[in-house]
Amino acid sequence: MADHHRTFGIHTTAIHAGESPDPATGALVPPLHLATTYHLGTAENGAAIFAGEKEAYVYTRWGNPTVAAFERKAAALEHAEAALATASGMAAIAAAILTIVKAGDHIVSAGAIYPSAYHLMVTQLGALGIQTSFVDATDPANVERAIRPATKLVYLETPGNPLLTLCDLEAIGAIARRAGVATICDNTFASPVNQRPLDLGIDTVVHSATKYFCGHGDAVGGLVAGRAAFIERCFTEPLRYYGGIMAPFNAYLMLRGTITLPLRVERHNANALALAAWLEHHPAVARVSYPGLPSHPQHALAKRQMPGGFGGMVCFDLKGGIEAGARLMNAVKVCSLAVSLGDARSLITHPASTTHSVVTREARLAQGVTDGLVRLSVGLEDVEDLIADLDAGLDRRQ
Ligand code: LCS
Repeated sequence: MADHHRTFGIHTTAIHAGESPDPATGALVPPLHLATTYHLGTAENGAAIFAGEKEAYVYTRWGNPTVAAFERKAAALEHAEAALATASGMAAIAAAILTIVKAGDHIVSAGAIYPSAYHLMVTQLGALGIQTSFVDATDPANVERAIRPATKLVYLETPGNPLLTLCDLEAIGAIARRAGVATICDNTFASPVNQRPLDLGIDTVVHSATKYFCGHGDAVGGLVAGRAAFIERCFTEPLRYYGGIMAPFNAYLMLRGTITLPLRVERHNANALALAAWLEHHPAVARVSYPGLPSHPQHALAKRQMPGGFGGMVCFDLKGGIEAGARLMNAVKVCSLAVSLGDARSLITHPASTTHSVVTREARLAQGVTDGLVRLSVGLEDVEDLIADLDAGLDRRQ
């Protein structure tokens, strides 16, 4: 089953990889195993399991059949040898990083990453004696310059949250390999349907599976995918002891969602491209950021690196600033004013009046979050309805 991706297309892989009929009942759908503990049989059998002579499920924090099925499916989609499912995207990021770095080590990270990942590095890892240098990773030379003797990890996210800037994974992967430094890429925004960092020379991928893998906005989870030896270490070291495993019920929902991942992402891509192109010509809009538009400064890289499509996230800047953003948020009826992304429903945020209203204007602007910035997670609705919904909230008299 792990070899599915070598012979089958992505839709077949998403449906069949990691699954097989339940040996006990013949059930075609992987059963939801909620049991926290498993019968060890006899004392002798239990001893053999604990001595590592026999493989068996023992306790759900150490392994669960429903979670394992999701891990196999996710690994096949990412072209990874193995994957680990976690309680959230942040649990995946923390576990993957802590597998690599220890006190005294140094990380080079892209600056344009999900804010909680940034805070994890600055506050939590900083307190453990792990230093991080944040660089503009849109230019691989900046990553190369920041690598020091103590550097153990280059951390990337592409497209980056929220401004959709890209990192050249092939170029940065090669720089890190030459320096003997490990690489992690957060592939949440692209999903493996659009971009496979491991095929481009990145060592490990992390995901907030809460987003496109789940796809229906009803389960929080994360993934680490990469080489089998790394995944084993990630499990036996940080994950097992910090305990951020995925709950079986969430794995069941993730398995169900992942079956349609390629189908959904194709439509997210198509809807987002159409909306971005429409927004670019709207009189109320100053600027659109979408990797699939020729106006994106890294469009050539996007075409190379994202063969499946350019994703469902679109950012745009309103000429009318804060007031125009608030007006749009209050006018939309099909799009929901909500954080998160990758849902079937379109989700819209205006950071200046919502998520970023607590930071100073100067700090906000320094992060590229302008007064009129709108972030849209384009859903699976009819694109004509999305266009009409946004148009009703945008002032055409600009
Ligand atoms: N990585 C990326 C790129 C994300 O966007 C998020 C969450 C995470 C990791 C963390 O995943 P979680 O632990 O929440 O599963 N992004 C969010 C966002 O943009 N709005 O709300 C959450």
